[in-house]
Formats: sequence, structure tokens, C-alpha cells
Amino acid sequence: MAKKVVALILAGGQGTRLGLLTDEVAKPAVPFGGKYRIIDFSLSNCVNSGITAVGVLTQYRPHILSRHIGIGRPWDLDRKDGGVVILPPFIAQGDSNWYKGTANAVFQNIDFVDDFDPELLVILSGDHIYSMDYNEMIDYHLSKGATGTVACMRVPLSEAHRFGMMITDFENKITDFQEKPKEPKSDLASLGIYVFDWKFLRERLIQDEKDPESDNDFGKNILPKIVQDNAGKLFAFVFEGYWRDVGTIESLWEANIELTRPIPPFNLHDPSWRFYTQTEEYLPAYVGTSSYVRNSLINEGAEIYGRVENSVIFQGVQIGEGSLVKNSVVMTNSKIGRNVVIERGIVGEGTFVKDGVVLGYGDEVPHETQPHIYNAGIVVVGSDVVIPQNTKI
Ligand code: ADQ
Ligand code: ADP
Repeated sequence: MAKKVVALILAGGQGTRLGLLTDEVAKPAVPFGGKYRIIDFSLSNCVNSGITAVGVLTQYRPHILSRHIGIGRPWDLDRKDGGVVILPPFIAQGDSNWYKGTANAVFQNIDFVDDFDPELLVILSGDHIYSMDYNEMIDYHLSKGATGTVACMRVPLSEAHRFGMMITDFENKITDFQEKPKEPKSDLASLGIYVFDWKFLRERLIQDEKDPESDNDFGKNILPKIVQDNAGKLFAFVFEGYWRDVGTIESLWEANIELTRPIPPFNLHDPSWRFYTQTEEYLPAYVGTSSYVRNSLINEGAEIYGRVENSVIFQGVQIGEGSLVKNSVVMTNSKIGRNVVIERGIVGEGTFVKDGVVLGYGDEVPHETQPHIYNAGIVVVGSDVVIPQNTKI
């Protein structure tokens, strides 16, 4: 990669659709895959792609995220020249210290990017699970003589309302971009991964801030406006690999459970493309006498005395005798008592599910007396809570 590149990871969304799991943490800090947090994937992709100047734009509940990233050592980003820098919203910004849309978040950090004087800016989202060599996208961007490139993939039309949808011409130039259209005109969805010529984008961001009508958002404003104004050349880069937005309970659950297949669609084991995380030291995992474990990820420090099937068991999780955990995700340091049944569930970090509890049956409503428990087809129990003995949901 000959060009000078800086990456910004947007990590400020609240992730309201993850409900209880983002009560305490920003979506990019939600645990994933037995030992990671969601943002590990974008961070690792940056490092593996040779991008070593990375800004992480935070906003909502950044504490755990900041602590997790620290000075960036696990990702080899603890360096003086670049490295990873956490960028909170500026407090001195008029009447609000919050970023507005994603474009405003980048606008507020123009100085940070300028300091590196890069030719290209790569903009990423902190809540996607995927592996991508950004060099392929950058090479494509350069070969097309583009001023901006948007990674995309084809999705079922029924999913189009969740994405920015685009139309392209014969050479993949974007001729139409609509954010989350109710009536999609194409099946080509933006992955929210952008490469821009920095000078070009810088101008567009400044212009956008002058427009009082604008939400200052990439999907809603910046991209459609570039196409409308016929300004610069915006190209679509079709990504063929595994990519998941894990912004909903269902997608988060599914992406975790997919990892338990004998041949998972997403490969955590590629030695040439490793994912790094910040983690504590745990003892070796222990599987007891009458336990039974099938098709599951069991991590360090776990103690299994019951049965575990098709599940992702994070570090330091205990599962008591006579319990069954099936098609479920149990996050770091949670303790499952004896004779518990958990089916199609997600249990947050540091939670104590007491003896005889049954999770995985019931209606899609918050629990009457315990609103920290919610059943939406998939039962979700938040972090650091205690589920009393024999509760049935
Ligand atoms: P969404 O993911 O719905 O769609 P948005 O809520 O703007 O868009 O979030 C994008 C990313 O930015 C997320 O990682 C979020 O956490 C973060 N974020 C949001 N606001 C932020 C702020 N003010 N400061 C810092 N970070 C912020 C986007 C695109 C669509 C595309 C999908 C793909 O708008 O066009 O299809 O991503 O998932
Ligand atoms: P979801 O789509 O699941 O609700 P997002 O991550 O997309 O979650 O975040 C929704 C929007 O809400 C984002 O644009 C984000 O910037 C904004 N937001 C999140 N938390 C806050 C907050 N505490 N104050 C103001 N805006 C917020």
C-alpha cells in the first residue's frame, strides 16, 4: 500500500436494538465469539491490512470500550507514530457535546485526520463481524480513479430497509443512493465501509455542516448528495466474503451460534488473518465428570458440570450439574446454577442464573416483575443481574 491511509472507526451508536446488552456498554463493546468484543474485528482488520493510524469515535457509554482498547497493545497499535486513539465528542461544540450523525462525528475530527496528512481516509463501523483486507478495496478505489468507494453486497429485498441501497452503472459507478428505502430499487446494500480521497471528503463535510437541514449522516446526506450533485466519482466495491451487522438480538445470536458449526461460515482460525482482543488471564477450562459438550466454543476459565450443545461459552463461565445450555450464548464470568435450562438464550456478562431457572419459553414481552429479563424469541438476560431460583421465562 503506497498511499498514506488513516482509518476512523465509528463506535458511538447506542445500539438500542440490542436492548439489555447495551444498557451498560456501547454496541462495539458487546462481547462476541467467546472471547472478543465486536470492535475487535474492525481493529484487527485494520492492523492486518497494514493500517496503523486508527481513530475510534466514541459517544455512548464509552468507558468499557476505552478500557478495552486501552493503548492498543493487543492489536500492536501502541505506537508513537499513529497507533489507536480514542476520540470522544468535543465538549466545546456549541449547545451539545454529542456527535450528531456519523458525518458530524468525522467532521469534528478533521484536525485529527489532517495531522497525518493522508491521501485516503477509510471509514469503518465498530459493529460489524467480518474479515476484509482493506487493501483490496483501496486498490479498487485507485484503479477506478474514484473519489469515494462504498463496499457493498447483495441482500434479499426484504432486508433492504435496514441498509443504504444503491444503483450502479455498467462500470460500478453509483448512480443512485437511498438510505434505508421503504421501496428498494435494487438489492445492492452498503456495508457502511467507505474509502475517500481525504481532500474531497473534507470539502464535502464542511459543506454539509453549513446545511441546517442536514442530519450530518453519511447514509442520509453525504452519499446521496455526492451522487445528486454529480460531484466526484463514487464507486461500489462488491464484497464477496462473510459480513454481518450484529446490531439486533437475532443477528448477534445467529452470528455467535454460526461459529459452533463444524465448518463455520466465519473463520476465526485463519493463521494469516488473526483477530486480536484484550483479555484477562484465566485458568484452563474444566469439563467435569457427568458433563456433555457438543459443537460448542468453550473458553478459558470455564467450568462445565452440565450439558452444553451448540453454544458459545465465554471465559470464566460456570455451568452447574444437571443444567442444559443449548443454542445459547453465555457471556464472560456468568454463573449458571444447577438444573437450569437455557435454550435460544443470550446471558450477559457477570450474571448469576440460580438453580432451577428455565429460560427459553414464553412470550415476547419484558418479564412482569423483572424488567431486566426480556424474551424476544431469543431470551436475553442483561449483565450483572441475578435471576432468582426457579424463574421460568
Ligand atoms: P446504520 O448502522 O443504521 O447504517 P448508524 O446508526 O449511523 O447507521 O451507525 C453507523 C455506525 O456508526 C455504527 O457503528 C454506530 O455505532 C456508529 N455511530 C453512529 N452515530 C455515531 C456518532 N455520532 N459518532 C460515532 N459513531 C457513531 C449504516 C449506513 C447504511 C449501511 C449500514 C450497514 O448508514 O447505509 O447500509 O450502516 O450496516
Ligand atoms: P440502533 O440503530 O440499534 O438504535 P445505533 O448504533 O444505530 O443503534 O444508534 C442509533 C443512533 O443514536 C446513533 O446515530 C447514535 O449516534 C445515537 N445515539 C446513541 N446514543 C446516544 C445518546 N446517548 N445521545 C444521543 N444520541 C445517541
